[in-house]
Amino acid sequence: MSPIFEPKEAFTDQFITECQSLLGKSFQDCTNDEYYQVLANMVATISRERGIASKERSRKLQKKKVYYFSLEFLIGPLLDNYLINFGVRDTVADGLKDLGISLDTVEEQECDPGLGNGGLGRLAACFLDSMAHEDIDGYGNGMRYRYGLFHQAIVNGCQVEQTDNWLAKGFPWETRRDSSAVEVVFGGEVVRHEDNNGAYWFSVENGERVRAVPYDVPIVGFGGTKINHLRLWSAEPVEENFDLDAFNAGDYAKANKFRSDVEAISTILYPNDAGEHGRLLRLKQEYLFVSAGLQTIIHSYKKDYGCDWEHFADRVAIHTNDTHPAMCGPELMRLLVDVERLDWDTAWDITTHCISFTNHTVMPEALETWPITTFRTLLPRIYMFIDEINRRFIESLPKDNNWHDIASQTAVLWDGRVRMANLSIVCGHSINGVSAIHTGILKREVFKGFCALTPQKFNNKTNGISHRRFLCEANPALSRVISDVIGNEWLDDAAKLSDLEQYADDSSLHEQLYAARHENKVRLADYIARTTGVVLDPHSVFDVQVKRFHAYKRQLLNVFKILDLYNHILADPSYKPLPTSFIFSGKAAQSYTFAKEVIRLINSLADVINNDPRANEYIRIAFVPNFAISNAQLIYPAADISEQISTAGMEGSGTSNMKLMFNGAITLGTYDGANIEIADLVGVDNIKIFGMHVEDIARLQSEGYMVWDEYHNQHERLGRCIDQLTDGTLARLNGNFESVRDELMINNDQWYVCKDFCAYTDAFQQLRSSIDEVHTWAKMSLLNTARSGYFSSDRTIRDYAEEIWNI
Ligand code: Z57
Repeated sequence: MSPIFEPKEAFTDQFITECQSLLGKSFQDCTNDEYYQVLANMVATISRERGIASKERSRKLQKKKVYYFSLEFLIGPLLDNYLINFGVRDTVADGLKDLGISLDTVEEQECDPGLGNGGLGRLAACFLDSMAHEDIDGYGNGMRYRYGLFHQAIVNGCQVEQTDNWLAKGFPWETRRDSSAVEVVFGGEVVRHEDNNGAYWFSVENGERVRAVPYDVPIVGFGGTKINHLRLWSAEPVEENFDLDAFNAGDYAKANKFRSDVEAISTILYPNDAGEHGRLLRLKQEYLFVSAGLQTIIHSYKKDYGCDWEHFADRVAIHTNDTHPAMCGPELMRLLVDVERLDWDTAWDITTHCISFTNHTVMPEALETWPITTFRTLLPRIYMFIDEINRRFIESLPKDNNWHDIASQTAVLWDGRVRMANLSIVCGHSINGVSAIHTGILKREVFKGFCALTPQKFNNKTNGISHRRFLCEANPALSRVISDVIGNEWLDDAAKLSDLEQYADDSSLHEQLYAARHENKVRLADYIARTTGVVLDPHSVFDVQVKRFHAYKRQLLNVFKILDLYNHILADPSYKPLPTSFIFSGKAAQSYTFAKEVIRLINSLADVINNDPRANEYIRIAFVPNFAISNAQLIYPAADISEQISTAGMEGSGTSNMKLMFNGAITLGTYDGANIEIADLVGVDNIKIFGMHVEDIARLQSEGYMVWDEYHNQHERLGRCIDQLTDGTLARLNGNFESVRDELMINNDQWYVCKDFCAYTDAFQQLRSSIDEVHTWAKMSLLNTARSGYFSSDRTIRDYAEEIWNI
C-alpha cells in the first residue's frame, strides 16, 4: 500500500492545491475553519479509497461479519483519531507548521457529534475502534440524529439545554448512500394469503412507508489498512406528498406535514441515560434502525452467498447494545419467514444463533417495556411474531412446581406489556453484563429465572475503553514520557504498558510524570478559566468527578465532602489542608429534577467557596459546562483523584474510572462496577476503596435503614451539611435546596449518601495525604497506568469475538 502524505512536501503541496479546488481560494486567504474542511476532506478521501481494498480483502477471506446495533454512538471529534490511526499525525502537524498553520487550532474547529448520552454510547464508539484494530469485519448500525445530545449551558447555576446543531457546517466524514436506501413500514393491517396448495403467508397492507437512507462513516483501524464503517440511518418521506392546495392557501405547516412527521423519527436523540423513554417516537426509532439494518444485512449476505441460509449464522453475528434493538429477533424472523419464505424452525434456529445481547444496568426504570396496545398498533406484524415467540417459549418451560414463578419472571408478554429484555434473551444465544459484579447480580437477581433455565447463555465481558483515544490522543505529554521509556508498542498492544512496572521507583521518571501532569493541569486550568472564569491553581490536587448526573452516582456525596471541608476550614483557622481543586462535569436529563438541582447545588457551593478568602486558598470548585468527548479529553489527563463513588451494586461498570486510570489518576471509589477489578489489578496500595459493599446494603435493607439515625449520630458534621441545604448558606443562586434535603430526609436517602459519608471523608483525607509526597504519588500513578492495559477495549473485543461472536 502506498504511503500517505509522504514526503511532507507532497502533503503541503496537495493541501495548497485542495484549498484552491475545494474552496476556490488561495490557502493564505483561508480561515482555520476552512483549513479544517480541506484537511478533513483529504483524510476522508483516503479513508474511502482505502476502504475499497479493505472490503475486497474481507470478501476474499470470507470473514464473519459482526453488526453492532446501537441507538447511540458517541464518536466525538474524528480528525485526530484518523491521523493517529493512519500514522500521519506528526507529518501533518509538521507540514501545516511549515505553512504557518497550527494543527491544534485546526482541530479545534471540528464539531463534536453527540450521538449518545454517556457510557453506553461511548462504549459503542470504542468498540468500533477496537474491532477495526482487531481486524474484525465489524460494522456499527445506528441513527443519524439531526440534533445530538443537547448543549449544556450554565445560567445562574442552573443547567439550560440548547439545541446541538452538529450538522450545521456539514459533516465531512459521512457518505450518503441513496442506492442503499430501504423502506420501513409502520402501522397497516396484516393480511393472510394462501396459494392453491394450502400454503399461506402474511403481508402488511396500507402501512405508512418511510424511506431509511444510510450515511456511512469510515472507521479506520490503527495502522490504517483495516477500514470498517458506521452506518447511520436517516428517515425521509418515501415520496414527495407536498400539499400544493394547502400551500396556496397559505398553510405551510400543513403543506409540509408529510415531511415533518416522517423526519421526526431521526430528529432527536432521547436525552436520558439509563432511564425511562416510553414515547411512541422512541419505538419508531428502534424499529426503523433495526429493520433498515437487518434488510441491509440480508441484502449483502445474498450478494455474497446467495440463499445459503444454512451457513448464515456462521457468517453473521448481530449484537444488540442494551434492549433498544430488541426487535432484531422478531424482525429477523419476519424477514426470513415472510420475505425469504423459510419455515419457522429454520428461521428461529438462524435468529437465535446470530443474536447476542448486552445489558448495561440493573436499574428497574431502565428495563424497557411497552404497552401491548401501543405496540400492536404501530407494528402489527412484529407483534404477531413476538406473540408466537412468547407462546413457544412458555410452552417449552419445564412443567414443574416452579412453572408459574419462572414463567412470570421470563415471559416476554406479561401484564399487558412487551418486556424488551426478556425478548432479547429469548431471541439470542448470549447475554452479558459489563463487569464481574454486575454479571453476578444479573445471574443471581435480575434474570434469575433465565439463569436457572439457560445458565450457558450468561457471561461477563468487562468493559474497556480505547486507550488510543483516551491516552495517546488525549494525553500527548504522558504518552511521550511512556514511549521514551518503553517504546510505542503499547499503542498496538495496551498490555505492553506493564513494561513500565520495572521503572516504578525511578525517581527521574517520577519527575517527568510530575511535569507531564503539571502541563496537563495548566492546559485544563486555561480551558476552565476561559469557559467559566474560575481560576484554578495547577499546583493544587485535582479531584475529578465527570460523568452523567444521576442520584446513584452520588455527586451529592462529593458535595457533602467539600462542604464539610469548608466548614472545617472556617471553624479552625489553624487547619491548612493541601490545596485541592474539585472539578465536576456532566449533564442531567432535562426531566430529571433532582439531578438538575444537584448541578445547581455544585454551582452554588462553588460560588460560595471560590469567593470566600478564608477558604479559597485551600479549596476551589469548578463546574465545567457541556461535558462532551472534546473537553473530556482535556479533563482526564489532568486528574490526580478519580471519583467513582456510586452506591455499591448500582453502576454496571463505569468507564470513566478506566479512562482516568490509564491517565494515572488514583481511584477513590466504592466497591462497585469495574472499580472492583481495578482494585484487584492495582492492589490496595494504589487505590482507595471505601464504604458499604453490596452485601452490607442488603443487610441494612433487611434490618431497616433510618436516615435520621445518621443525621443524629453524625450531627456535628453530616447533620450540619444537611441543615445547610436549607439555612441560606448556599442560597446565593436561585434559593435553597429543599428538594435535595427532602430526597435525603423524607425519602430516606435511597442511595445511602449519609451512611457512607464518614467512610468517604476519611478515605479522601487518607488518599490526599498519601499523594502529598511527589515520589509516593508518582509511583502510585505510574502503577495505575502500568496496570491499566487490561481495560483497553481491544481486550474486551477479543473476548466478545472469541466467546460470543465465535470468530
Ligand atoms: C448507559 O450509559 C449505561 C447503562 C444503561 O442502561 C443506559 Br440506557 C445507558 C451505562 C452504565 O450506567 C455504566 O455503568 C456502564 O459503564 C456503561 O453503560 C457502559 O456499559
